[in-house]
Amino acid sequence: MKMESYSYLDLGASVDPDAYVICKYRVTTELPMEKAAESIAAEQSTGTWTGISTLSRDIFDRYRAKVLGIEGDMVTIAFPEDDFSIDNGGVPQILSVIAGNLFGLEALKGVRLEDVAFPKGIAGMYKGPRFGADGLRKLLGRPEKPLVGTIVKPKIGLGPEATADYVYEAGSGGLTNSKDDETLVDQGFCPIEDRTKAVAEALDRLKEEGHLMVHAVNVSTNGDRIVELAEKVQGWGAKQIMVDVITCGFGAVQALAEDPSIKVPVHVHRTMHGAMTKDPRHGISMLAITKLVRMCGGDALHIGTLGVGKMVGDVRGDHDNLEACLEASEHYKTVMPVCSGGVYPGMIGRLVEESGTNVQIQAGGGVAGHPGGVRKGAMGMCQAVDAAYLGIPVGEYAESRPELKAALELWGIK
Ligand code: CAP
Ligand code: MG
Repeated sequence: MKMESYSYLDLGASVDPDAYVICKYRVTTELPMEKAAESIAAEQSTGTWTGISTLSRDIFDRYRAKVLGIEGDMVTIAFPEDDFSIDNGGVPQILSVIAGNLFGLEALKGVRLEDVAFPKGIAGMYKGPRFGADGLRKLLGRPEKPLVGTIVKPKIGLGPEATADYVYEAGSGGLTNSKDDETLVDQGFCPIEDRTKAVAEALDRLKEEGHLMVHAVNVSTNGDRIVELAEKVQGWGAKQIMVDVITCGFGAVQALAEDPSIKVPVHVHRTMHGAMTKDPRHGISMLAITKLVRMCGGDALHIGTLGVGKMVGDVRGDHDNLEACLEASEHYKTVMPVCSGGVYPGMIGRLVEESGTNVQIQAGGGVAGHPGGVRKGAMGMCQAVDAAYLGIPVGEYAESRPELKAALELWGIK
């Protein structure tokens, strides 16, 4: 049988952005770029490694992906909306199209999904955050200044009472947020029920004393149990929950954000993202992950420290993430961008210069490592945030603030 030959190239063509999912890929290959781009478009839509007798012209015309542009190593590919399974499929199916087999194609040395734009028909099917950045601020009565948080450290080992004491001390020092670390869920040394109840009591005590604070309890678990665990945690008094989006999946974020029984904001951690985002030539950008988390309803998301802290990330990429959290959208509320990882008071001035003030700034070591303990560590962080917010050099601000001064003496100013 003679096979018809099909081309996936439409270089220079434009398509209706409301009828296609449009992706940008950075491609590293020894093949001519047109060939490499075509192999992605074919594999991810109507083609495979050879011509096939079952591919009719009609199927090809309707469902094939189109290579719209090649600029250097950046390839733009558009996938027709009809390639996507909206009700049953969701983000898992979207990812298997735009970020699926293509990563394993032998002929390509590297492919990185850099960006994605969704048509209204798909974007509108997702509800986005229920609280978002503004909702979190309202909950905490903090309309303008950055939220300031901590991650209870050590990341494992403290029992429920010690965790609650940490949270109480952190809140007494002025922090608005705290959270479980990503490796803590329900281990024997710190059962989630006991921890949640003890922390809820600590937060109630802070509230009685006039301070509002939330603590995100990590409910990251198997897909068939996550909503149930979140419901229980809420019943035990949690005012916020946390989920690891990469290990649990986008569907888990969406389930937590959309389930009518869950009425608390969802803090989204991104542990393991480095496996996808760290290599500039291969994987998935944090920008694409951020856009999907916003669609799925994350209220707060780790976006990096804009080149300042300990975790991987470049200033430009982290700015893109920040913008994807906060930019105006006709569909979704904004997401609170969380800057975390190796943060300490002496770097907050630089961080806020980069990030602006609509962020949540978090420190684990930068609070628990303070020589005066957690409360003073929290005070040092809050003072550094105030200095940045007011535009006062941190060294000057520390002169009359011993907690900040001690932090600067220990860790310096970046
Ligand atoms: C921060 C942290 C967070 C990282 C994750 C940690 O602690 O708890 O998990 O921020 O990285 O364990 O490293 P420290 P990212 O403040 O003690 O560094 O936010 O980039 O996803
Ligand atoms: Mg952590």
